[in-house]
Amino acid sequence: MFRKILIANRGEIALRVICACKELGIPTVAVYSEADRLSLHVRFADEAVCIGPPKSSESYLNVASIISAAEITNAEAIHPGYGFLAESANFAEVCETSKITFIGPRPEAMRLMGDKNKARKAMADLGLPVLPGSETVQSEAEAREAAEKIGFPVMVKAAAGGGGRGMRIVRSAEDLASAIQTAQAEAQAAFGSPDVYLEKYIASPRHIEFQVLGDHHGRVIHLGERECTIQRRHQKILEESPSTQLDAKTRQRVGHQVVEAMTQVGYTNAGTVEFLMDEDRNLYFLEMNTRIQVEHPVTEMVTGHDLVKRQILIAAGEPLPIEGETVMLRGHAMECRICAENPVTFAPSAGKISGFHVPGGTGVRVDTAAYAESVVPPFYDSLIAKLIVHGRNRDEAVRRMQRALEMFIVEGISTSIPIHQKIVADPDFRAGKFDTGFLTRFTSNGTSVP
Ligand code: MV4
Repeated sequence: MFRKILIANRGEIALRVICACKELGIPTVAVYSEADRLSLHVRFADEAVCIGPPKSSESYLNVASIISAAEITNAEAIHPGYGFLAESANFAEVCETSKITFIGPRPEAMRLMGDKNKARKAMADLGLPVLPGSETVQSEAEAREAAEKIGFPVMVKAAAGGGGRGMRIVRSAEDLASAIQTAQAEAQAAFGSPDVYLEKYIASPRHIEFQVLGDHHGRVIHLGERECTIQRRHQKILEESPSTQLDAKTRQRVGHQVVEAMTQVGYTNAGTVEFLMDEDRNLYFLEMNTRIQVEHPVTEMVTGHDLVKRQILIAAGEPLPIEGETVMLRGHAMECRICAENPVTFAPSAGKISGFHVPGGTGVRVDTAAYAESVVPPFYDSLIAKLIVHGRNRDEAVRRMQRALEMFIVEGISTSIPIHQKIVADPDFRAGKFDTGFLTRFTSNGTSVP
């Protein structure tokens, strides 16, 4: 087992990794920016190294500083959390050449999945259903031909994309050229590559993702799915497992396809295979995330497996102890992402938390690095806590979420708690009736709470 692990992250996920290390008896090293001196990940780690100024580019994204911190503390492995360097194949490679274990997939798998169109083609070849689409489009003529073949409406997507940037819906041939130009410009600015491709556009889809784990002995398992359809501006707001839209047969069929494909590519560590679901409940592979995700606790609640511990054990070479290709799923779990944000503009709102009380009790989990008198710095993500509940069924989970939201106190800054309260009280949400447009309709103009 590793003698020491460095956590290249901050906030709740850094704490989450420290929890797993403590339970495994592995000493930890925190790294922190000058804005995070008083953060809990610094306090709870066995050692801590300041890696630079507040700006992420000079601290949590600073590969040289992080590798140096690992070298001076003799850390044998690095857990990247999510965001920052978690999906950087280059960082994983630098770790490898520095003889430090990167706790995550192999760099080649990260590179393949980082190119969305390459990933799409590879997964199609391995038997996953994909939407009709094109190669990278080089010219207007090529795009027109591809779009006619796919049939309008089509979606223009950035190959290096993610998070909805560099994406355009095109409803007819005359709008194609300008959509491609703006998508290319956006892709170049956001990802440093102008490559775009076309895909059949699905109106009002749902977002459903499968959690997978692969070990270094050729075994892959899946841990069911998460329903992540409730989003705002490509940010997930609420996630749950299982999805109300998958029956046991479909879960088993698609889960099997996912396990087969991941076994074929020799995928290792934790990963998420994302699907779009259309109105007829067909699932199509969208992309794969090669990291532990924000919403992993909902899977932990329904499976009873600690995904972060499992990531560490896999990286240390341990085989998966689980028989078969999936695990038992029990009850229903739901997560609300509580963010520090202005309730009208949704802009992140930094500041000092003057009062803080987290709910507890049966079936309630709070993952947070916030505390009373702590400061939410303006430099990073606005997520301050994840409120996760588990119930015997969806109705119990929803009611539990309602009471837990009522008992969550955050004073001094404004948060998204009122939005979560509106969602869980909504009759359509309670009936499982929603798609990716839910919050837009729900807030009437899509940009503010009515
Ligand atoms: C799509 C789509 C419709 N058709 N692709 C948004 C983020 C990126 N990962 C993929 N996204 C979408 N791709 C096709 N062919 C609609 C979306 C989409 C979306 C997907 C999941 C959850 C919320 C969304 C909100 C807007 C658009």
